[in-house]
Amino acid sequence: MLEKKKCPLIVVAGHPNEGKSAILATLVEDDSVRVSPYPGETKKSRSFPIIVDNHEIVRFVDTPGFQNPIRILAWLKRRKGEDARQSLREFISQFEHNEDYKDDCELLKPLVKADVVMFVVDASRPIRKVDQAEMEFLRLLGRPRVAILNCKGENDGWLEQWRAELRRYFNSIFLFSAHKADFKARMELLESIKGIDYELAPQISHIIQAVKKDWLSRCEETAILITNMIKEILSFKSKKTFHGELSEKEEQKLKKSLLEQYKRFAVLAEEKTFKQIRLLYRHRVLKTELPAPPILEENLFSEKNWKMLGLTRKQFLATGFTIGAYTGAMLDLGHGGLSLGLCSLLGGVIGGVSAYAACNSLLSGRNIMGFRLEEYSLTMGPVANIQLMYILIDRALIYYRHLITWPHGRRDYQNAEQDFQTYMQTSFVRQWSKKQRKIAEDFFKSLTSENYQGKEPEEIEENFIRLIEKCLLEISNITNKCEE
Ligand SMILES: Nc1nc2c(ncn2[C@@H]2O[C@H](COP(=O)(O)OP(=O)(O)OP(=O)(O)O)[C@@H](O)[C@H]2O)c(=O)[nH]1
Ligand SMILES: [Mg+2]
Repeated sequence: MLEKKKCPLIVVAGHPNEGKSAILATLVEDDSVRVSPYPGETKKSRSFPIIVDNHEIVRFVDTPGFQNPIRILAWLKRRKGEDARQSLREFISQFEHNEDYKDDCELLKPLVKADVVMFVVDASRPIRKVDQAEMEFLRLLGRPRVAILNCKGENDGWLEQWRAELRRYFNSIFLFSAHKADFKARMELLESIKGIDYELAPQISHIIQAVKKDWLSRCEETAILITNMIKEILSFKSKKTFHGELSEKEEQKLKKSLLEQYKRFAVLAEEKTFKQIRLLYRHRVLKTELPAPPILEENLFSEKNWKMLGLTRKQFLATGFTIGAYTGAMLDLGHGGLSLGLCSLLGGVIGGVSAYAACNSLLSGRNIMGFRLEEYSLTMGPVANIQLMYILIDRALIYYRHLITWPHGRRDYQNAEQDFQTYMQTSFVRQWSKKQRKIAEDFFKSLTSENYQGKEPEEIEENFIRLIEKCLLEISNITNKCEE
């Protein structure tokens, strides 16, 4: 009968260097777990409580590998007929300070308290005598147990032999890779534990539900973070004001500096958001850097404005002063077209002067119809090209996929960049339906056009958050049952 405890204790055990710590790191999403190619890395047992909504729902324990399985098994067999766990407690008190059995005792301490034992084997190698001793030992311990086949190498030729042997000792056998398992695989592993002991089943069900709920809430949080980032980047505006003359060259220089400022802002906003998402998914070590987003001048909106006689356009209009029928239109030219629209209008206003000359005259600060251009401003943003938004969404989704498909037990961080590059080839947005695109377009318009007349901004934003959230769930290989 399951002892009365706050939560189940699941102990990971096995031979040294089989990938126990890596499996555990992946399962509990903890990249601080020490994993190493050298056997004997784990010397002390370490607990990993899983806390959801401030409640510990399950506790996993990583242990050192068996050192003397054949001898301990023989010892236990000599105590045949006695309670195995009680016998092993005696073993611990007798041998825990003995150099030969120190590591074994460190492993036995949590094992005797375990509600479930997870035995980890590297199934890409043949079975040895020590493995059989370990399996038999765990069988005699008599706790619900599951065997995990973690194929470290590519060779799966031993897999069937392992399966056949493990069936003799374990209630459940599960293929689980510390280097490949995603959220769905983790859930399936927990499901497999549920099936091994009916008394444990309700508690394991509760754990599965809590872990899933936690994942769903992280997906939602990520969708909000991505939405906020897009909002920030797309609605960014930067304005430079200057007085007097400004040559074409100077204007280009100014434009360039505004563009650089915008790029810096966008890169920082993206970096900040990706860091928040990375930490949400508990990746403290994986820090893959993305190349900067391709923000081009064409993606941005450039607005030129001016002031005459110290009056703004609005104030100027309020004076009731007009320069013929064109002036109102000219003054309303707020967006972008000074060098073309305004100049051609000026051509009409200033009779015999060619549009080009009039424009030059205006831009160089000379008199126009007796009024001098006093102040001139250049505004960059908000973004005019929706492609930039799609690029930002794709980058965020690709980054998310990279994060969640990199298990916490993986330590070959040098390959992360390469992995990431392969993901960069894909586009999620391109696969969107018309309906999904419409949601994104509405969101874009609501952010970038001043006179957007559509649904309430809150509703548009909410729809966009749900769109992103759905994508995240699909990438996680799960669906939100509540929404189905
Ligand atoms: N390719 C590959 N390597 C793995 C996998 N799982 C573990 N490894 C590697 O195997 C080595 C041993 O992993 P650990 O998790 O430290 O093994 P352990 O069983 O905890 O070892 P001890 O603490 O010494 O008992 C490390 O180099 C891991 O990176 C896997 O699924 N695939
Ligand atoms: Mg270890």
